This record gives sequence, structure tokens and C-alpha cells, in this order.
Amino acid sequence: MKTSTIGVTALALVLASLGGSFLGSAGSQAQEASPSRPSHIHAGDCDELGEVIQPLTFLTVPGGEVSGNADAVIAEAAFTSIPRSLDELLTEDHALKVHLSREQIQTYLACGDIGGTVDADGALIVGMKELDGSGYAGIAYLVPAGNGSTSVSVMIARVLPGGEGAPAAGAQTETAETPAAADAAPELVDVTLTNFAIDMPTELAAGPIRFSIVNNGAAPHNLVIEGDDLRKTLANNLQPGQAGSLNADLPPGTYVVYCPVGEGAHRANGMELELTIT
Ligand SMILES: [Cu+2]
Repeated sequence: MKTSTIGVTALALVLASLGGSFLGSAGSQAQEASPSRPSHIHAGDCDELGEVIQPLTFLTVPGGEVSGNADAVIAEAAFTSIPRSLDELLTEDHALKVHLSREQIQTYLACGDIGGTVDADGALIVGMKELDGSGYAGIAYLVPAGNGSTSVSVMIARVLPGGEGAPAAGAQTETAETPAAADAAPELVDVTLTNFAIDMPTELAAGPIRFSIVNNGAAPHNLVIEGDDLRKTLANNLQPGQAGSLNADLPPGTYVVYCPVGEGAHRANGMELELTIT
């Protein structure tokens, strides 16, 4: 009787410790797998992002004990009160973007264009679509908070197949070799703008490209990529020292790349080149 009680107690302890260590490892794995994610509201839209107009709190996985179903999809979230009204965000195009990590700021997880129907409370809910084959999608919830401020809740979860951009430590080797995910990731191309030149490759392969543009000049600059049926440009000029990125899926052909600032003056001064997409 006594032995049996000890046996049961021991079994319960073993189960508890197994359960504890399992949940514990799931929790720590989730934290390792998810560095905090920088997030910003940008001018422009998800396809052609402009400057950052509002940094948001970094997204994190909630810390602490894991309870409930261990198969639950882990979500990451951040809540920020910003000194801007929702009206201001809706008057012109704005987009809300989540980056992979501070170290890999040029890799994106998800982006939501800010727009839609405002509900009876004046709040707006927008969907955030996957970027770079990250496997992440999300929701942003923007609620007026008085005095012209807005509470911004950003929530993302890795719910889509693939996940090339996701850092999940355990799943890394598995997902990194998925061809579909590899295809979905745009090629990163650095573009440097100066007074008055554009430094970038003049020949690139067709496919999704992210032009990562930095203005190292002393004047505002921008970038236009123009082809027969296509024109891409940043929503806002880049001020000296500013960076932005432009996504384009360019079919093979010849394009002209130039700076549109100064009503043609920058272009005439040397900020023009021919880009061949093969
Ligand atoms: Cu310029």
C-alpha cells in the first residue's frame, strides 16, 4: 500500500517533470527561434515602401510558462501607442511592415497596407500579407486612443507553407532547401545614390528583385525604373542619409534607371543608367 503510493507519486513526478521539460523546451525553442522583430509604419505601400514615419515596438513571443495545447501556433505581437491619428495614416498611403530581426532588417516577414473600412468605434483592422516567402501572415489593429494618438496592435504568426525567411532554428535546414521558398525570396541589389550618380549593377537576372537604396548624397534623391509597360519609384524622395527599398519583378528587357528629382536636372547631371534584365 505504502509502496504503491510511493510508486504512483514517483510516476506522477516523472510525468510532471517530463511534461515540464517538454513544455520548457518548447518555450525556449520558441524564444530562440524568434528574435524580436523590428516593425515600422512607412509612407507608401507594401510594394513601394517609402520612408519610416513611425517606428513601432519590436514584436516578441510572450515569455513565461507554456500552457494549453502544445501544438498551438506561436504568435508574436507588439502593442504601441503612437502620437498620430488614424485619419493621418489614412489620408495618404501608409504600410505597416515587420522585419526579420535588427541584424537582418532587410529581410521582411509581413506587410499590411493601411486601409479599409473603419468600424463603429473608429478602429481599423488590416491583414498583413507574407513577404519573402517568410511563412508569416498577420493582423494589425489600429484603434483611436484620444488626443490624436492611436493604439497599434501588430500580431503575426507563421501559418503559411514554406518559411524561407523564418529563423526557426530547428526547422531551418528543412525549410531552407525548399525550392519554392528559395524562388520566392527576391534578389537583394544594393543601390547607392550620390550627387550625381547611381551606383548599381547594370545587368541583372529576371525575377523578383529588392533594390535596397541608400542616399549617400547631399541632396534628396529618388529612383525610377522605367520599362515599356512599367514604372517603379519610391513613394517619397530619400533625404541625405536615408534608405529605402523598391520591389520589382522585372521581365527581361532594357530599362532606364534615373533620379527624377530636380525636374530632370539630377538625371541630366549623371543620375541615369541603362539596366538590362536577362
Ligand atoms: Cu537625385
